Amino acid sequence: MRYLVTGGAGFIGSSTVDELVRRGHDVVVLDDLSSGKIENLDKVGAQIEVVQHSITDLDRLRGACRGVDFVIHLAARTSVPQSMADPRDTNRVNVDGTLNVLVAARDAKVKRVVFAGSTAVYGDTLTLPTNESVPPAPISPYGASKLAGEIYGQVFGRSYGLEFVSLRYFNVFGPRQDPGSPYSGVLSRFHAALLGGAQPIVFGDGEQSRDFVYVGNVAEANLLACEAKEAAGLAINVGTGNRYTLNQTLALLEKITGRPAKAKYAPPREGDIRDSQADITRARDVLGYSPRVGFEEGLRHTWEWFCSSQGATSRA
Ligand code: UD2
Repeated sequence: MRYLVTGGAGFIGSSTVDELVRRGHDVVVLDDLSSGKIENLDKVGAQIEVVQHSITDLDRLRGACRGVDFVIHLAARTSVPQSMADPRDTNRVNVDGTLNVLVAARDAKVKRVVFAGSTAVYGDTLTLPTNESVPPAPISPYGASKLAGEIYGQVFGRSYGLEFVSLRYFNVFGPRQDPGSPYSGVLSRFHAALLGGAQPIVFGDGEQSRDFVYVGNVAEANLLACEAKEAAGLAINVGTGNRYTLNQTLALLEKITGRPAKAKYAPPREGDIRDSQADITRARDVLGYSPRVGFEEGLRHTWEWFCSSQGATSRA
């Protein structure tokens, strides 16, 4: 089978590409390298095609879609604060860009598009664990853009018969997550701090919790979503069904790394949600997904990666 992975040089994209190559598929990556890095594809570079363009360029997308069976569409602006500062830029990439992907996939007669949705569509819901029937109520332009992408995809299913699945990722962590900005995923920040001998910073009291899902599990969900018959048209949570507080996580990291992980507490971040936890019943039932790499094991892999790639972490 031939797969197009948009955003394939990114953190989640490159893990997905690794898994596709491991299974012997043909892979085309389309990535403008605005946040992805070509080094993320070093291991598989010789076995894949890379097109360095943005999803905002419909003509290039059409070219990249030729002969493709499945599109895994991960290219996006991923930062919530960035979307607050410049909502039009987030819309241009996440909404207009997604519409381009759908048009190109429809015209190339692609079998199915799998889309990187987000827990951000739920906003600050009080229903925990959160299942997919909780009404979306995003609280950021980023969340709105992910919901718009999802709705467009479902409309392309109903209007043109293009199969579409939205995977609502929870807090993804693992190797290749870039700790380089204050808004990078918290676990990449914690790892980089411990490696550099710095104190991890916790915004708030550290009792906020997240459903942290290892990137390898997410890559597997992406592949399952291409094939699972009943998934077409659905939004599906991809998390673990568990949640850990930041304080619990630091205690685990101290045990795993053998380094002191005493936090420096700072005022809470504006707009932070308190708790997040996925109900993954639908992913289990429809995709046959289960988060095979557990939290501690995922943290171990992540720590090993940070230790072996000091260069990436020195920018943190
Ligand atoms: C996640 C997603 C975001 C969006 C959102 C929807 C990531 C990186 N972000 O945001 O894209 O889907 O969920 O709700 O997955 N924190 C610290 N110290 C740090 C960095 C963060 O204490 O150095 C805290 C932060 O204030 C928050 C928690 O850690 O309470 C998680 O922060 P995050 O930026 O990793 O992810 P989140 O849940 O805000």
